[in-house]
Amino acid sequence: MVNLTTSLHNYTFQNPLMNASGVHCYTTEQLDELLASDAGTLVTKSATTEYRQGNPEPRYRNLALGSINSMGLPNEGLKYYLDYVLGKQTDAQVPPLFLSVAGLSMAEDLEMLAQIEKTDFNGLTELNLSCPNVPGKPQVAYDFEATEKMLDEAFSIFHKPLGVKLPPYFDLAQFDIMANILNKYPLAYINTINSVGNGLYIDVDSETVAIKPKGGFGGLGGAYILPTALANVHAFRQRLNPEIAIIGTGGVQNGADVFAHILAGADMVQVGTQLAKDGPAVFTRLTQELTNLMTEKNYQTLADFRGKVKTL
Ligand code: RRO
Repeated sequence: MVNLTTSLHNYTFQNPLMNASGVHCYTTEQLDELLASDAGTLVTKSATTEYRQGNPEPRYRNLALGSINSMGLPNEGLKYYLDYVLGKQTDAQVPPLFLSVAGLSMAEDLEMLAQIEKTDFNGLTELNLSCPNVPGKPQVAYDFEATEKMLDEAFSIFHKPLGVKLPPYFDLAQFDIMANILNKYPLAYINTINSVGNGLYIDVDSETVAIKPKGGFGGLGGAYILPTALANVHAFRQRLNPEIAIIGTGGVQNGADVFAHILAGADMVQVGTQLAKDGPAVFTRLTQELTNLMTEKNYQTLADFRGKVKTL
């Protein structure tokens, strides 16, 4: 018998799968559809203090090997998502939920964390340090000094479970520096990776880019990014304190990809592009494929193989 139960910080989930923030999580209707699906839990769209329309459309495109987006942080504003998670947390049937925030400045991040701190919210808060798509706003997490300052300030005012959403890193020295910074803080988890920022898709027939904002530059998701995601999960698992859990995000198309994320060290696994392509029913297929693979391999629990990828 296979058991997909997983825990992160002091929270337990029936299975490790959930949406990646930004996919199927803008409205209460979409969030309710995730809750009704076979996902283990959900995360809300990264919020700013106020409603944002985001970038002009078309701003998301599915591609044969993944996706490209430059949404520009469209969202309903923090209050909308906070009201949603607060409304659900009294329901014993609902798992602990994740609330994502992404301010356009450190001051805005701190203002949102202070707002959340004042409420009874008892789920997990995710600070998105890696939005690649707001023109003129570089990703915080590519600036190590700014990241450290942000975390210093965040933990001085925020005392609920907090995780950070990170962009992909590409050099082992970057993993060392970032892990040293992250290990200084009582983080509940890191979520790695956000989309691979500022790719450019070109359709040769029409000689045209795929999305309108930023001249076509946008964050890549899907199959393009699976090896980068696995590298980031594994590199951080090798470097972070064991108390800091890891959510693996990027490139999951099937149960074997979920399995690979867990082998690399992920405690939970998020699904973005494939959820955008298939809708919430994707979680039924992925949990079944993961279960089948574990049965074939004679694994009963995720802990049987988590982090145990073999090297040559
Ligand atoms: O809204 C977006 O454009 C966006 C965000 Br905030 C993010 O964190 N990652 C992404 O691929 N798109």
